[in-house]
Amino acid sequence: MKHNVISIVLGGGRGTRLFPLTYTRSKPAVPIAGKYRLVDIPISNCLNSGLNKILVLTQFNSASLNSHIKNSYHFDIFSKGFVDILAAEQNVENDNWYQGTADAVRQTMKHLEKYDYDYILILSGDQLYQMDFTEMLDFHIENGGDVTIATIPVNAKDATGFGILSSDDEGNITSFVEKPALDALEDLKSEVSEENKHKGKEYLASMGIYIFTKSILKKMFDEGAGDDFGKDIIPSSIGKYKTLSYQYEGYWTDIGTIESFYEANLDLCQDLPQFNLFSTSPIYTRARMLPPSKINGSYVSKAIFGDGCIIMADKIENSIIGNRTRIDKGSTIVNSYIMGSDFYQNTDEILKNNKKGNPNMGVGKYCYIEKAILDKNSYIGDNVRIIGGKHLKDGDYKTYSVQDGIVVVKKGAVLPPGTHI
Ligand code: ADQ
Ligand code: ADP
Repeated sequence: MKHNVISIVLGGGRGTRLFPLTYTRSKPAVPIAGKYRLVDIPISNCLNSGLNKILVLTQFNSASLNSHIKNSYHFDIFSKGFVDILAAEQNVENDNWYQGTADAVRQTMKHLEKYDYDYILILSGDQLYQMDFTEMLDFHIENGGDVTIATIPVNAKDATGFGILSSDDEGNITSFVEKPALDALEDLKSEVSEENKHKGKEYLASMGIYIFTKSILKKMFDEGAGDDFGKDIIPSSIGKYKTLSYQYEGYWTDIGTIESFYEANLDLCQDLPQFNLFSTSPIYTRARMLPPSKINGSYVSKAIFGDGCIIMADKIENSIIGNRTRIDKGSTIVNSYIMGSDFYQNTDEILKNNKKGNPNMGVGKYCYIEKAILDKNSYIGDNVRIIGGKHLKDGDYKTYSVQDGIVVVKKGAVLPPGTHI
């Protein structure tokens, strides 16, 4: 192994911006792309970069995350690799839960003592990107960095949602403002390539990906630097420690909201998506012994299918259909993400429900579903119409919620036949 690194994935606070997908599961356990979970992205980036000592920090609803990690990531005993979850814990010295991202890492430091490492790589659990961290580590080491932040050019609209920084010619960060107001942006413009300038991407945003030299992070915590990387640690490190910007040019997106989550998923259905699932650097996930998907009589275009689906729909367009999804005859699915099911109903149960007119798991007959996310194990009755869009008012209802016009049907929800949303 080239670098001696511990990687820490910030597994998420309460994840309220992703409600209702995060009612019962932590953010890293949210299913993406029909067969993966969010946490598979940072973990796969680490493994593809040759980094195999990985900790995932979490504090909410960790059961589903635990089972995913336990069932997905196995290392042979000679590799000394691991992916472990550290859930926030109370102890005699501290009865508070994590107070912020840096506090989560601070409280984890005592668990790191047993490992041999020189650098800590800190990653977010809610981003879609493919990045070789060895290049960033080389940059950190070659330039004598104490702290290195991965950065990416963004436009003014997006800049207000990120940490925005300026750097000198050698990549030293000279200023950093966490989530600046729109009217404060003018002073924060950076030198970027002509291509980025043309796209209006003149601000350098922190990607929330940090490398710390071990001794420096310890020192900062001893000095009492605050609880949050963006608000406290990074601003206080500028001018005091060698704080570098490592500019990244590839595709990267933050998927912290329903709208960005929906768009990032549906982008995967395009001819040439910005995120390449079919890359030589695989996205690792749980190996399931599922049968291939079966499709019968459907018109299908720009669609991604997970494993073990049974599809009899009329039409599926620009949509992701997750593992074990069953869609009955005459139904149309457009611009939607159906997460699939955790198990199959047996045929007797399906026939019994059909006789009584009760919905089965999956999508029933003659449904029309557009601009929606169906969380796992939902029961959509026959003749249900869901049409998302700006005409719908945002809100939270018993079986579904609406955010930015996107209808999210809750996990396990039952929509009786004929429901219209
Ligand atoms: P945000 O994404 O707003 O900005 P934050 O909410 O602190 O930052 O979350 C960062 C990551 O840590 C997320 O994956 C989140 O789920 C996780 N997280 C949050 N609180 C946590 C906790 N208590 N325990 C464990 N994990 C937790 C940050 C930076 C910006 C930068 C953006 C890039 O502060 O400067 O531009 O990331 O996305
Ligand atoms: P995934 O493929 O999404 O990882 P799993 O196959 O692990 O899903 O199943 C997810 C959850 O569903 C597990 O907790 C499993 O115990 C549960 N599950 C599996 N079969 C059934 C069933 N027949 N009824 C209820 N829950 C089930």
